[in-house]
Amino acid sequence: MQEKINTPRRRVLAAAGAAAAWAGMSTVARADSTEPAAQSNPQPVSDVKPLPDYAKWKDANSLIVHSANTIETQRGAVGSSVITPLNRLFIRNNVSPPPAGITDNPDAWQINIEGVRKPHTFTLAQLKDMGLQALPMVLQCSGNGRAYFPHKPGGTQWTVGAAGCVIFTGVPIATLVEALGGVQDGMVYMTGTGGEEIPAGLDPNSVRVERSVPLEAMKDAILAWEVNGEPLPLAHGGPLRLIVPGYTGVNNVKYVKQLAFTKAQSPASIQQNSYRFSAVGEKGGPQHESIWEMPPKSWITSPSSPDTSLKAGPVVIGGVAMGGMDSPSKIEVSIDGGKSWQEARFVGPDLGKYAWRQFAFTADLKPGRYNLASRTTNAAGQTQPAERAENNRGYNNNSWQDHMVEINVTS
Ligand SMILES: Nc1nc2c(c(=O)[nH]1)N[C@H]1C(S)=C(S)[C@@H](COP(=O)(O)O)O[C@H]1N2
Ligand SMILES: [Mo]
Repeated sequence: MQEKINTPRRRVLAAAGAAAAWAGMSTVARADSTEPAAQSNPQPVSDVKPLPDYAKWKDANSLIVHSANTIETQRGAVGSSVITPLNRLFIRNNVSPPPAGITDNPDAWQINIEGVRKPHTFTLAQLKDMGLQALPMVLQCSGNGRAYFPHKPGGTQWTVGAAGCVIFTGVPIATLVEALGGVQDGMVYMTGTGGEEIPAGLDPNSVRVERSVPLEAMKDAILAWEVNGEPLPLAHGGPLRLIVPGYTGVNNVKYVKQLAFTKAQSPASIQQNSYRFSAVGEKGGPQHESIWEMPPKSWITSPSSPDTSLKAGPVVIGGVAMGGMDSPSKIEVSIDGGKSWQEARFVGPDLGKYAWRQFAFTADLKPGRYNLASRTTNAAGQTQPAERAENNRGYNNNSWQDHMVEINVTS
């Protein structure tokens, strides 16, 4: 599925003049951005949802509000300076976030560390004196790109924007663990528990956001209280968040209140049944592979809807490329739907293997239709594939075909 750049509606907009088009952009872009589903049935303007209270400070014109707990960044809104501005960063909550009051006195937030030789409860103020690491990294929902799966998996119809590159700052977990005498023998997983209240009468395992990752993920993980230089806001897991770089969004537990080294994976349903790689039509369960490490992926961010002025001549094609567990080391662009590829160049700073890099490629385009694609390869030699890996819930879509942008160039 491709994003259509020159829809009839957008030509009308162009004709209405630049200022009017600019004023109308956000609604048009939102309607377009739910493609493919919305393509034949555009969302009426009155259906554009408002930002929820806990995210009111975000830039509505850069976002697509799917629901109060699922908000994505528009394809063209990540900017070109590597780091995604916080007011444009996507939000995903599996259950409603805790009350805003939990970030009023962040230093008083407590976290239990279990499964170490000397289990201990720390306040956030104490953690701040134990170590410091700034970690540039891609935060991406496991379901980013779900909208392109033809079997229409249930869940949020994310296109490209359930992802951003940000800098989290906190204490290395390895440092904490060392101070507590090391991990107890026989532990295999690192398990983080979210701070949401469990409503009375519900089975805690059915709602608790508790995720386990392999112990080896501890190596580069941190407990973070800051993002992009600001105290971690509630929307992104403040006061304290578990950050596991290279792993999909769900493994980065917000409002983290316990970190435990465990022999088994969490019994929570979000660990046992959700975020599993199962065949289309088959419910996920513990027998299926867990969604943990991210694969390499790139996508074009410019041109993208709602750019209307694509005139023949030189066009700069830009985008972002992430390598997953290793640096993105190569980026190619195709203007003919993947029949031929040319190497593009990375632009902007290299912030390490977990960050994404911005890329640019200048193409001299004659009038006509073009399918623009990008394809990255990481330092471990893994190349972004043409095809998505089909799976029931539509996780980990890194197909370059699915993420193409179709443009119409006029003379
Ligand atoms: N406690 C808690 N942590 C959570 C979630 C949640 O609902 N509760 N959602 C997860 C999911 S599915 C994603 S994609 C990321 C989203 O992070 P963001 O909202 O900061 O963008 O948080 C993860 N961590
Ligand atoms: Mo997610």
